[in-house]
Amino acid sequence: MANKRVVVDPITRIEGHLRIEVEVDENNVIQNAYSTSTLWRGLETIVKNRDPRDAGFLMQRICGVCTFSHYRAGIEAVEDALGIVPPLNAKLTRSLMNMALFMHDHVVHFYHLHGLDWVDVVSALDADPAKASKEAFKYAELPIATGENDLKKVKKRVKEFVDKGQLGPFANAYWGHKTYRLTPEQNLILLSHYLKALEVQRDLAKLMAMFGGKQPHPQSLTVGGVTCVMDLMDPSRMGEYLTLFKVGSEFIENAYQADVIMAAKMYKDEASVTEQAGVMNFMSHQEMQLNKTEFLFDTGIIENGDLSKVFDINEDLITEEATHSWYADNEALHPYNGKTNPNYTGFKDMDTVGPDGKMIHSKVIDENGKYSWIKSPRYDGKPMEVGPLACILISYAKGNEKIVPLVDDFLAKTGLPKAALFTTLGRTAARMIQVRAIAKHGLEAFNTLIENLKVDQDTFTSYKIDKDKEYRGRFIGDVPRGMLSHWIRIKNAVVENYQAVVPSTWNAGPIDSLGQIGPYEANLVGLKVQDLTQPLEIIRVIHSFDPCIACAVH
Ligand code: NFC
Repeated sequence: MANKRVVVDPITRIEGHLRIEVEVDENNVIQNAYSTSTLWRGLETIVKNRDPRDAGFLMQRICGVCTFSHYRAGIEAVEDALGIVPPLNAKLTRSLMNMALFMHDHVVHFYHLHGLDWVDVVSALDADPAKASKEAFKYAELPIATGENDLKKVKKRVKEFVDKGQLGPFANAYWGHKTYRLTPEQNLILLSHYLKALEVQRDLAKLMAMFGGKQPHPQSLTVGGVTCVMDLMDPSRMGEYLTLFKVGSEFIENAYQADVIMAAKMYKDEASVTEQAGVMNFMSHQEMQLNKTEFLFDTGIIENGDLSKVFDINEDLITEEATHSWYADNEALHPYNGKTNPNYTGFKDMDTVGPDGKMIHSKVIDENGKYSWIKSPRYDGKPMEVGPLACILISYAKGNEKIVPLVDDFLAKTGLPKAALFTTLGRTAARMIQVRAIAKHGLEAFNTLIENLKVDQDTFTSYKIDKDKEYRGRFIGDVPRGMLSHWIRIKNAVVENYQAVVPSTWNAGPIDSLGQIGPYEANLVGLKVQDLTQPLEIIRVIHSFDPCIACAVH
């Protein structure tokens, strides 16, 4: 029997426009998968011929989610090009802003974007709140928002929605799907945390605004340093950062961490989240400066899932190609020489599985030609997964003493082997481990900043741009979805070329000229879908990457 094509478009609860097409065999096992974005942005062309001092502001518009990431990357690429080293106070302030972004990002991802892939909201209506309240103590020392009365209120609130036939944000999901594994009481705990996380994410957005002036799109970075000098000198402002950081940390420990452990224990026999899959190559860059010399997370590359060796990154081996992307130039180019010239070639006709399971006439991507606005980044010609899983695996494999205990704690509490890290479940857990590490160790940056401000108030390094000189520089770091790099060339004091190689591009990019598929696609191949009209397994795998397609296409 011929394979059937299934189209999932749009993938919701993500940032941007992502479409997934898969071909399944007669047993509903995915044989081929295609990841595509259907909307082009064009920021790399907009920034050309502009004043490089504006690169941060222009690149910030790539994304409304990791708005700080591209802002900082645009600024630090210019600093690198001009040979500017910002003062320690500026570096630590940027680091503290980055921590706020990660905490906000991962809490929102687990509860509001990915959570309902694990939680059956309708099942929570059958829960016994008293039992659920006791259950919460199994996973957290000080459970949050899971007192019996809290849970009764949550149940009543959601029941009212359901009785009115208005599920609001919980509508149009696959409630009752066979692969949901939590008990009604566990579903109720997570539902309560979903609602609580709406408050916590507001506090974490404020945490970013403490030094950023506002969120999204903070405004306090400048080439050479930071401009939030008044905030750094204001004890009440600094105190508020500390208070909000602690609110976030407590939620991460007693809700997020606890819920991931609970979900991992219940899902550990569900093949769709525990089977090893993917490109098995991982890359991440050091991040979260804690003091003059130390960073919380490590740099490196793991190949073929082998944790016994971590390779250094050679920046010269990073390329992007467009063999299957809607751009004119196919060849693999280093980002300093990258090109972004759109060349849209459209869709083809084919029958696909319709909403009721019957075949319908459709337009689909042409997998033999160009089929996505996302390019294919490669390292030494190989696809790489980037993101929290890469960061945690690399820091773990390098024996990072702040990360090893947290990974071991996760494995001990869930009874999972190390191999389980290389799965959808492992990817979801890694995001939690990453912010747990920030919550536990991030304030070292805060304390270093306070101590340093007593003897040194510098926040800016002055510089000059020589019109007659040519410059090139780059930023490389890890942002919430993984390794991000920005590459700039400056000539006649304007931007001559600019390329952003973005985490979601690494993960969501299409097939390359050698026929190698990217991480989203590789994680779908081999996956069995129980019901083709309710492709929850596909959504769960894809959501575990926390796609940001605004970033991926830029
Ligand atoms: Ni948008 Fe991103 C940045 C991506 O580069 N992908 O994490 C960051 O968005 O969220």
